[in-house]
Amino acid sequence: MSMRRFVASGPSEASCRDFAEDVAYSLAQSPRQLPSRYLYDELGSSLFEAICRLPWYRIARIEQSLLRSHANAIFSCLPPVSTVVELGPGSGEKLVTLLGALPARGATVHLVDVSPAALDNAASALAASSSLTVATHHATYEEGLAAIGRSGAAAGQTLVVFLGSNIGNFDPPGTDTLLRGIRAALGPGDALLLGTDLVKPEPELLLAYDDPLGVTAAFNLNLLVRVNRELGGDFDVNQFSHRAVWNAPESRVEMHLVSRSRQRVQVRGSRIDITFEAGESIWTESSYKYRTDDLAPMLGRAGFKVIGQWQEDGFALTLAEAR
Ligand code: AVI
Repeated sequence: MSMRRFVASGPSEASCRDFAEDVAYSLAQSPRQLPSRYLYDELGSSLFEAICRLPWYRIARIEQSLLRSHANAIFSCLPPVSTVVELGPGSGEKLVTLLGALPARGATVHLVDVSPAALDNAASALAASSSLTVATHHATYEEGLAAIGRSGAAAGQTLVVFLGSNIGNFDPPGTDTLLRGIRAALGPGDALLLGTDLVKPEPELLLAYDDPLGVTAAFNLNLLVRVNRELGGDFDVNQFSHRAVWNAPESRVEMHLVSRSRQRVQVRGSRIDITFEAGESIWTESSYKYRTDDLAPMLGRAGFKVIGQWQEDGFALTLAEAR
């Protein structure tokens, strides 16, 4: 087994500047916010991997089981695939399962993630099990797709894989934009495999996002640790608590960091000086949950047609062809 591996793009100075500007902009919003993509520094990525092992957070396990059962069926719906692009590969375990059923040898796999730790983990997972060319793109999904497009079209079809209900972390306009961006990077007959968590009873959702071991709380609070370290902030992490809320009208679980007291916080790198009231919260993540009927129209708006769908235990894998 051999794997050729190259890093196609790396972190830019601009991305550090973006972090400082995004923090300044989003903390000034009402309600105050921090973008969820910054949850994934090295520690945040490890905490997310730990979340995926919690009994109360089942997305990764159910999806893995769906992929084990249906990977052959997925590829049998498609013409020969020579390029696989995974957006947000996490540990890479699910991609390994899927690629176990890939009929073509010598395929190229592109991994796109803002977390270098996730890229390393995923590339190592693929190294152990496949004969592939692997390119890692330390980039946002949009930047990664653009870089892959510029690297030139290979013979055969492309399959974009977007698993783990990562799409749920985009608000609806952002979802449409992202899906259209994916479609624009593909040609007719290429495909998208999308993993989505489905709406389920509120107590189940809240346990998944506020677990009894406090791992999700640590994952959320680590965002303040990151702001302190990278941007010279002075958040007192003990003065904030994690809260998960099911917002039924918007069909999303929200994560918040709630100020335990009236307190002043400065972030030098973002030139901000804020007073938080006791009980005031910073909204750090939305995790949208879908109804199966939502998926075909959502994909259709972006130029995809659903050609397969597999469901288990409140989770759906949907295969859609670019029209
Ligand atoms: C990565 N993403 C799909 C996870 C989710 O479920 O929204 C992130 C997460 N947040 C809290 N727990 C897990």
